[in-house]
Amino acid sequence: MSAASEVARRRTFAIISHPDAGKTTLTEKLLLYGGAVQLAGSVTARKNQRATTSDWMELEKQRGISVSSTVLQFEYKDAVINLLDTPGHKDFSEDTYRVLTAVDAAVMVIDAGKGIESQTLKLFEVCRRRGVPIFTFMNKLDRPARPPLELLDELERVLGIASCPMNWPLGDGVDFKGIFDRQTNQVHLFERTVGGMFRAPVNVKGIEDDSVRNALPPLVYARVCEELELLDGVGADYSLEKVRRGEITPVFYGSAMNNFGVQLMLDGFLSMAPPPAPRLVGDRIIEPADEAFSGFVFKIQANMNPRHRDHVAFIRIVSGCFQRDMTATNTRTGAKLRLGNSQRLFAQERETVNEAWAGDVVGLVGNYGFQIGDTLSEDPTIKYDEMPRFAPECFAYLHNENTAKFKRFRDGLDQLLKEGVAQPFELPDAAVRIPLLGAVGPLQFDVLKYRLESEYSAEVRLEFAPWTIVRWLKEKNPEEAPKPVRGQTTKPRPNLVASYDTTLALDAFGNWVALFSDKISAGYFESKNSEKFEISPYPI
Ligand SMILES: Nc1nc2c(ncn2[C@@H]2O[C@H](COP(=O)(O)OP(=O)(O)OP(=O)(O)O)[C@@H](O)[C@H]2O)c(=O)[nH]1
Ligand SMILES: [Mg+2]
Repeated sequence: MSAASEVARRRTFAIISHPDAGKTTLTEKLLLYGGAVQLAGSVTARKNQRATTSDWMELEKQRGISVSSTVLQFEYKDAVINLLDTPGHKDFSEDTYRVLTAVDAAVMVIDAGKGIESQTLKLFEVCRRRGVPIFTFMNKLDRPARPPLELLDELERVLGIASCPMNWPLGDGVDFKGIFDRQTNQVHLFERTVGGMFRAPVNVKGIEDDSVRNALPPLVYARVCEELELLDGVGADYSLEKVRRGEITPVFYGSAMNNFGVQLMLDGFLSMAPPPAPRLVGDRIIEPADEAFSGFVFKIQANMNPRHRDHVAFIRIVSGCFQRDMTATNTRTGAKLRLGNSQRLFAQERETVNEAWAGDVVGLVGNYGFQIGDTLSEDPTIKYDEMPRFAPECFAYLHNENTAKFKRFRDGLDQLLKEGVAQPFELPDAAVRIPLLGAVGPLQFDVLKYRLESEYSAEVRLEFAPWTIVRWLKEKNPEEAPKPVRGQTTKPRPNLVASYDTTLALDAFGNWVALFSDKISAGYFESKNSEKFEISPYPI
């Protein structure tokens, strides 16, 4: 197959939403329909049950929530699908935002009983800013749901995006019997299977068919017919271009748990989702079918398989063909690397990958010295700048509780920092060097502690610090910055106007930051220092 046709059959997307809307469940079911798993595991981390294919971390199993994103690749019909299941909890949003740099489309899952929730709104905005096309799956129709028209209206009102219902639910809660496909004007009547483990058997009929009429209570049937008529008059006009530009979201209804509407969604999605998009480097456009291989690291994770103690760097391929054992440059360091141990990931399972194309996500296993955001390329002039930056909102000291295990503590912490689980800071005056860490949300610290203990057998204690706001500082006129006096090994403090509640610290790159516990102090500080300093909530 030619490069162009390999690229054309790839679809790379993330599933996003507020916690608990059903992303992991939907992921599982897409795999089931994609033929990638025979039996869907139940997502609810019920004791003694096999875990889902995509939630693999021990902590996730215990809590039944996704802590980190998971990559799954499978083939379905002619398409090669790279699917990324993301965590919904806002404390893990760094991971989700990084994943969004690696995809060409997003499926937004909405709990039809609840409508749009806060985190969905935030993630939607990130996608919109990036121009990522968004598909909507209204989930949990097997439970009492809000009226389907009202849900559409909410998309328009709250998210400000026009919607186009591709199908329509027949009833909700116990009355949810099937889905009307507006493309073919046919009803798909479903049967439940035990625990939703197998594909739901389907019976395809016209809406006027007696079996459809008989399946639904008369009032529900009448309402559905009325809604369908109404829909033909309202709703945005469907246009593939508008979908691909992210101006319209195609909407699908269903129940991931019961496998209702999952296949309709998958087929609909594949017919509309865009193939891998070109990327910009400065003003240069890198096309997916360009000859030189290039890609970037969007996620690093160690110990995915605790028995192997491995490091995996996830690369989104942007252009060209990746071949195992090829040589490429890490364009941040200039190092030439032989990319030997490349794997295709399927949750915990791996398989060596010999060849991959733009759109694919490949895991490079081993110690290549990558940082998140690094570009790997055959053309050393390509350097992608895709990674978003984050301002921590909570801080904690991490104490090593067992001096005999200091090495494990340090190794583990270094690795987890590399993965971007938290950002390290240093207080210049501290007598004892206890790592000060910043994270977007406190659950990140729980993950850090848990992983240090379970993966590195370290013993740690967290001590929460009072700051909630960090500002990076940069002298507008570097000549005015104080110079180190002879013999001084520490970086001289900048000349700031600071009140008693300002704490100065250094980030991992030796840049000054100021820490505050409230907005008022931060505001005061900014007003006093903005003349001489650039002050930013993100690393400058
Ligand atoms: N009734 C019903 N429950 C569902 C459906 N889909 C998912 N659930 C349940 O909703 C809960 C959350 O599902 P998950 O798939 O873990 O949700 P998630 O969006 O991945 O959650 P996070 O990753 O933690 O953000 C689980 O108990 C699921 O069994 C559905 O279609 N119907
Ligand atoms: Mg999940």
